[in-house]
Amino acid sequence: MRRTIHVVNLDPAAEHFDYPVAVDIRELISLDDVMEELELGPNGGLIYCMEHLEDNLDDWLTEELDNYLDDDYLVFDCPGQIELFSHVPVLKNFVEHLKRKNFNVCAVYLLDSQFVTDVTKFISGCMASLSAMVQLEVPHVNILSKMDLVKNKRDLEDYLNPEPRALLSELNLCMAPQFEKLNKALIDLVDEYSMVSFIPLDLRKESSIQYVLAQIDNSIQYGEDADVKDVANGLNKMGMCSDLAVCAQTSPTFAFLLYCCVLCMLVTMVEEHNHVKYCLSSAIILTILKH
Ligand SMILES: Nc1nc2c(ncn2[C@@H]2O[C@H](COP(=O)(O)OP(=O)(O)OP(=O)(O)O)[C@@H](O)[C@H]2O)c(=O)[nH]1
Ligand SMILES: [Mg+2]
Repeated sequence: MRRTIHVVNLDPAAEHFDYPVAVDIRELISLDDVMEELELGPNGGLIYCMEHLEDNLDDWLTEELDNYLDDDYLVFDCPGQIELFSHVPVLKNFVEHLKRKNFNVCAVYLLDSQFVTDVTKFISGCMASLSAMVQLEVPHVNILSKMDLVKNKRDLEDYLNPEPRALLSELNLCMAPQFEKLNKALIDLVDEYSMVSFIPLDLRKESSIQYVLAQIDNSIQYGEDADVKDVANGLNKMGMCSDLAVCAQTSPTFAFLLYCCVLCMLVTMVEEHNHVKYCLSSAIILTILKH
């Protein structure tokens, strides 16, 4: 995919990785030790570990993250337990911490396609995703994962971009009549939050991975800074500013047209790229002044 990513493991219960892990919560705290010393079960132990992470955001995490540069792309692999996105504010505070450190953050919610065997499971997956979306308050991308394991793709097609009314009738069909009002409320909620949109991810297909990546990049504006920097670097490399000055000195009409063109370019650039705006504006203004 022509990019360097760094994976941060935030799951204290994870054991095997088929890829290099750059930062690992297990270096901070061990789930086994917590369960043994505090006599907690796996879920209680997990919550304890995550709260310990929260207490150490400023020390441990900041120190680890300081090694990365502006354009670095980090993937934080979170534990799958839904309690972390519904009951406790740990991950919300974690995201807030990243935002304070000027990271562009988005949440990528993976719904296992193996789990979606009927409409009730699909709606429950939507609810879990909605709970993460409401809690984290960052751009959110929904993915239907493990599509390579799905034998009959047609069974899932109905859930990739479903029509809310069709979902409601299916839900009513498989539940007792007293749930109709609740079903309607659930479907309205899911529809209102535009939750009924899952992107299929099939790891065997590069196009599928690329599509998912493009959606994520878009939501965090990844690459936009790089594109703008490329333009600025390109202009510098080509000696564009000095060429402009030379051309503008030979023809005032050319200088004026160029000025208009660049002005058009500048207004299309988003606010974050003010530095480039100023750089180009200064170059053009200097050119005009020089002329
Ligand atoms: N075939 C296939 N296997 C996958 C895919 N994604 C993950 N797996 C495998 O599925 C197993 C379970 O992994 P996950 O679904 O990521 O779940 P987990 O990380 O164990 O658990 P949580 O993070 O707590 O949800 C592992 O053996 C993965 O290698 C996929 O897209 N296709
Ligand atoms: Mg996992």
